[in-house]
Amino acid sequence: KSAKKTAEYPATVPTPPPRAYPKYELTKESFVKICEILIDEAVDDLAAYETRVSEREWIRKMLAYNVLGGKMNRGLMVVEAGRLIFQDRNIPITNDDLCRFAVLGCCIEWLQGWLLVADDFMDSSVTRRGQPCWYRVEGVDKIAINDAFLIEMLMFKAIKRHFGHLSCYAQLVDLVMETTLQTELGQLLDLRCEHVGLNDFTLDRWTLIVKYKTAFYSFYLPVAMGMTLAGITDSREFDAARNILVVMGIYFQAQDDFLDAFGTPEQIGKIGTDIQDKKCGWLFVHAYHSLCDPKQKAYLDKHYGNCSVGSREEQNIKKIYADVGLPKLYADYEQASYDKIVSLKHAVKIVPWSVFEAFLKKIYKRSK
Ligand code: GPP
Ligand code: MG
Ligand code: MG
Ligand code: MG
Repeated sequence: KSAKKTAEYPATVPTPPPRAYPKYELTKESFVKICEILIDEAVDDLAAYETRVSEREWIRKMLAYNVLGGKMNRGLMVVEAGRLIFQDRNIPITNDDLCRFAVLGCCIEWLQGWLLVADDFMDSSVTRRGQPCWYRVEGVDKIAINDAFLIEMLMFKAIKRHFGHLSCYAQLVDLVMETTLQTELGQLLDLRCEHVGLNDFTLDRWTLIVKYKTAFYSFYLPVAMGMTLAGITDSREFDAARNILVVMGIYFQAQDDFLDAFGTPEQIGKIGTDIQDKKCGWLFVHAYHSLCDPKQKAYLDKHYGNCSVGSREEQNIKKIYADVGLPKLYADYEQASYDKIVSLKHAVKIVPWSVFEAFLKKIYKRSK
């Protein structure tokens, strides 16, 4: 008979309580500080899983590499949403409230962190946030896949540690799971493009891809998390917010697609890969279906998805994009998207418009 006692179901490792929250200053530095505390807590908790020092060091390094160093727009928006909802109701917000919104914001940054680790592997990308993609770091390679899963589960542990005792806990977990499923379905549509004929790269297909792979997790999730923690329960308000934020997210991914070809690596921190990856991107869809002449179209047929990073063919395709007037079409699209979003202003009744305005301000005419 084994001397080692096995835990009875449900076997749980106790989740130690969070550390005391620091003073929160409404700055990115304060937000990053919270994120660093979450990394410390995550690594400390791992001792209960019989992890060795070297694995804990790997995880600390891996987390720092992949969840810090971004613009943190998504995470900061949770704090903004929470703060503005409180302000609108004339309820003074406490330091602990602010820190709790920031913890949720950090959780979105961790979600984004694992999505990017996985996305860069799938897109064969080279750099991210101005440094090599994680899977390309010496000694990482396929471990990046497991690391992506680890970041995801450590994020759920952070939610449990900080919100497990609250009545909104189940809703927060459900929100993250639902959003992750949506993102993965969008990623599937995106990745399947490799095996789809260019004629099927329509604007409808593009819209569906980006709504799912980007809009829900990048735009709806931050505001929905802020709303949930602020105690909003009216599902019509969530629907109204989602409608606006999905439009914003689609616009944001059009920017990402535009910058993939027209942004510099210094600006965007990454090297574009959409042309060699044969992505159903905003630029391609408009060029191929409405702007190219037959000769340009034939060039795309031959080389789109059939050339390497930095190749002459890739350069020529970018030149076609410029020649057919895509930068002008994009500028018009930016303006039209902005106007469309502002026109939806009256759809929300509980969440103040300033929340959406703050988000829009962070992304309108962005170049990084
Ligand atoms: C952005 O696409 C979409 C994601 C990062 C979602 C990934 C989803 C997974 C389930 C892994 P992108 O490839 O255009 O982003 P980037 O240009 O930053 O590589
Ligand atoms: Mg990518
Ligand atoms: Mg991708
Ligand atoms: Mg992209």
